[in-house]
Amino acid sequence: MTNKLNNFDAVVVGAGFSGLYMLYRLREAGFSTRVFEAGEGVGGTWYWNRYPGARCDSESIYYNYTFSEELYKEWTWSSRYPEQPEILKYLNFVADKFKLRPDIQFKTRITEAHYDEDQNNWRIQLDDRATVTAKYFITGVGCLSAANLPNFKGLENFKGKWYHTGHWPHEKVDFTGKRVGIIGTGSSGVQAIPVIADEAGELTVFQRTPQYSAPARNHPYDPEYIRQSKENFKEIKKQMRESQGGQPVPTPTKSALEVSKEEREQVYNDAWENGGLGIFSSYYDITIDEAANETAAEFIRSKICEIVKNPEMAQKLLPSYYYGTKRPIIDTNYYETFNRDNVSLVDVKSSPIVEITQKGIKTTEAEYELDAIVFATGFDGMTGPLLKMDIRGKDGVSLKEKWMGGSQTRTYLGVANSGFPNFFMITGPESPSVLSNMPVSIEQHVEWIGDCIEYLRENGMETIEANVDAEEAWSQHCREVAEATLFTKTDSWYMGANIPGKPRRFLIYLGGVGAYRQKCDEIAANGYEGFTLKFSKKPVS
Ligand code: NA7
Repeated sequence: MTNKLNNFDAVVVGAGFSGLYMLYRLREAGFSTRVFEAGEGVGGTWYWNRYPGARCDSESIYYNYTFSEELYKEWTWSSRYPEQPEILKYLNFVADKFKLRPDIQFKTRITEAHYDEDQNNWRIQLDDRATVTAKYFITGVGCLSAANLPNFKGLENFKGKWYHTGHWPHEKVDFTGKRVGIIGTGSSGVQAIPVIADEAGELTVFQRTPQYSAPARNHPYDPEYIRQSKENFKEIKKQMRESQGGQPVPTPTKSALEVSKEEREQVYNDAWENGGLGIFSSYYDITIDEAANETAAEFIRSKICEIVKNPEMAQKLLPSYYYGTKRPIIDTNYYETFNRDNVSLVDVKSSPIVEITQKGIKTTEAEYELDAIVFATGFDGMTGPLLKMDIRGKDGVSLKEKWMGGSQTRTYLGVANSGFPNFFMITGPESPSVLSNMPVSIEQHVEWIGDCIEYLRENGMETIEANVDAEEAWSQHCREVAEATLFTKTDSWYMGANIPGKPRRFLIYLGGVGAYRQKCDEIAANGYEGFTLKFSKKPVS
């Protein structure tokens, strides 16, 4: 094994769910591995997203690793939907339990990773100017880690304080009595708005697209429920891995259109009362068929009208895009917040923001004076975190060039790229990633990559590289699956439509995590079909 301080078997980017497990997996197999992490601590997404109300929308008992039964049984979640501080605590617990920190270099960004064909290694440039080399380069950068701060004119003139939800300060931000403006009503905005409204003197919400949200109905866990989940660990793990979305929920078999209106309303109502994403998974055709989709959309709109007392306000909050084709949201008192006297709503679709002034936000209709602005404006998803680094494969070709600035993003299985030997992406573009329960997809990739690297070692092989035709076929398959749904008909971050100038392309594999796992396993079992594997030039020692 190689490790002369700056030469590793593997370098991993990021110390979130992906990087921590990748480190553990490779170290267990005897590979020298170094993780580089920009933050001062572990956690990834959950290290950076500390905004008020930040919470996960997967249930706690499924939003964790399952590679270690011991770990699963040692950790106890407090409530149905885990809050950011608790998830961060969990990931710190994992890092301590498996003694991962000595192999993680914090406060260090990777700026470049270039493949050296002669040496068959990756030369990796760090922002402290040091260079390290590694045989394998693996990204665990997450899908939503490159913050999108819209390029509003005049932000530098604003006299108050401003924050992005994805880079929230570590210390408490005190909004007591302040005039706060928040731009954005995606998951982050919808979670933060009720909490900030509780504290702020006045809260002005700048909304471009109204959202569908359903109540989370978060609650503390019953100890008996936790006991049962631990007892049933093996079965839960199996179901998660074989499921469509990474959680052991039944796959819907009925169409929304084959049942009576009364039955459908009952199903939606039950899901609403139960809380969570139940409406989204009520019927199989909600994301496929316009009429089926409209039944769910109309149900949520009717709830908004019931909750929001001011009819004019309610009207502004009614979404019209296909339900579920932007990330469906779950909330705690989101629509209720618009009944508060200290909350107002500005529609920035009809009157767009023209500039940030010294005093606040100016739209085409008015200027709003503010003490603080919160940007809940999301991320350059999927490709953004990867393209922040200058990653270059064979012949010095960059990932950006290969993907033609995003118009031709294509990968093999969302894990590898032709022209980039020994480079792996955990939950990369064209894998199930964000349309699944992330820890399940992360574990699947980590295990697949770990097995692959072990296979190469066992067989004395030097390199693995995706073939162009296999990559093209996979990418095409991903697009065909997506085009059979309504997802591609909406301007969403899934489509890259939230980033001005970013080419539209749906970069998530919708075939389901169970089927995807099976496909990846088959490929491995067939000697890594669709990849070219090369033997070592040197004799194997
Ligand atoms: P999202 O879901 O991308 O939401 C960002 C919000 O910010 C959304 O309402 C956008 O409106 C709005 N936005 C973005 N740019 C602008 C500009 N220039 N002007 C006005 N409004 C703007 O990000 P989140 O952080 O909430 O959630 C990301 C994911 O994290 C989430 O889906 C979960 O998977 C976890 P738009 O809808 O584009 O009109």
